[in-house]
Formats: sequence, C-alpha cells, structure tokens
Amino acid sequence: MEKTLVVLKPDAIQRGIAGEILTRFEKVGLKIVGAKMLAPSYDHLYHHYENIGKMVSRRGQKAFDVTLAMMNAGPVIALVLEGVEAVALVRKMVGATEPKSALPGTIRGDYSHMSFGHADANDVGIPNLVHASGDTTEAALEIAHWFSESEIYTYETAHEKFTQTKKK
Ligand code: DAT
Ligand code: MG
Repeated sequence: MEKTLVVLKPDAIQRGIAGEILTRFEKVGLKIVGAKMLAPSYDHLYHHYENIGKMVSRRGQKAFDVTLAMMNAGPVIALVLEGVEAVALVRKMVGATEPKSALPGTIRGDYSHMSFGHADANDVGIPNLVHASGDTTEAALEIAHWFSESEIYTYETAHEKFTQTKKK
C-alpha cells in the first residue's frame, strides 16, 4: 500500500486546526502509520526542501529562504499516511500551493488565503498549512528523511475491509 508524507506546518499548529486537518485525512480512510511533533533544524529543512524538493531551482532562492524561515517558526506535526494511491489522493485533498488558487473543498482552499504576489511583495512565506509529498519518488525520500523504520507502524484499520488487496 502506498505511503506519503504530510507535515502540518507551524501555521496549522498555531491556529489550532491540526485536529481538523487530520480528521479530513482519517475520514477518507487514510491510515496514520507514523506521527510525531518536532521542531526540525535548518539542516533538516534544507535537505527536505532543497536536496529532495529542488525548491531553489523551481521557485527561486527568495521563496526558499522565506519558506525555511516560516517552517522554523514553531513545531510541526509530521505524519505518514497510507492508502490506495495515497500520494495523489493527499495532494488532491491539500490543493494548490497558492491558497488564492486552491479550490474550495481542499484544505488550503478552505482554511487559508494568501497569494504569491502578496508573499513576494512582503518578503514572507506562504502560510499554506500543509506539506504533502509531490510524487511517489519524493514520498519515499521524504519518509526516509523524517521517520526511522521503527517509527512506522503496521496495524489493521476498519477501512481495510473496503480496500482489499488480492490474497497471494
Ligand atoms: P507544494 O508545497 O505545493 O509542493 P512547492 O514544493 O513548489 O509547493 O513549494 C514548497 C513551499 O514553498 C510551498 O508550500 C509554499 C512555499 N513557496 C513556494 N513558492 C513560494 C513563493 N513564491 N513565495 C513564498 N513561499 C513560496
Ligand atoms: Mg512540494
């Protein structure tokens, strides 16, 4: 079954909506197989956003710097969620990077508002609540970066009755 990394960013924790966001993932039947609160170091975030996420080449140095500053503004909650094509499903639920463009019904669209223009004009990061792995390659690298193998759990949920895999 596919796994993906979700990080509830400092703005989600400080606004007190971590539970509401997690509930959305639970409601669709995604399984929490890893969860922890932590205050990641600059080096940890650098590896996440640049070595894995290639953010400087994709978004520019300034966007990278303000994002790291924002991610350092307080603790985060890191989650590993598991489910059928979980990476794409979670990205759909999270919505577009820019809250202004994120559709209603998505987490970013329902709980945040901010534009690239406003962020750029004010030299601030985009408080878009959630990080979610962009594809399966990124997910594998990110999960290994944020979690040790012993922090990932195996158990059965009630939902698995409805997402059965072939008996081998
Ligand atoms: P996503 O988080 O949707 O995968 P990304 O990987 O391209 O988007 O960028 C990582 C984060 O960086 C994103 O969630 C918000 C922030 N960011 C991106 N572009 C930015 C910009 N122009 N100004 C400020 N923050 C930006
Ligand atoms: Mg990304």
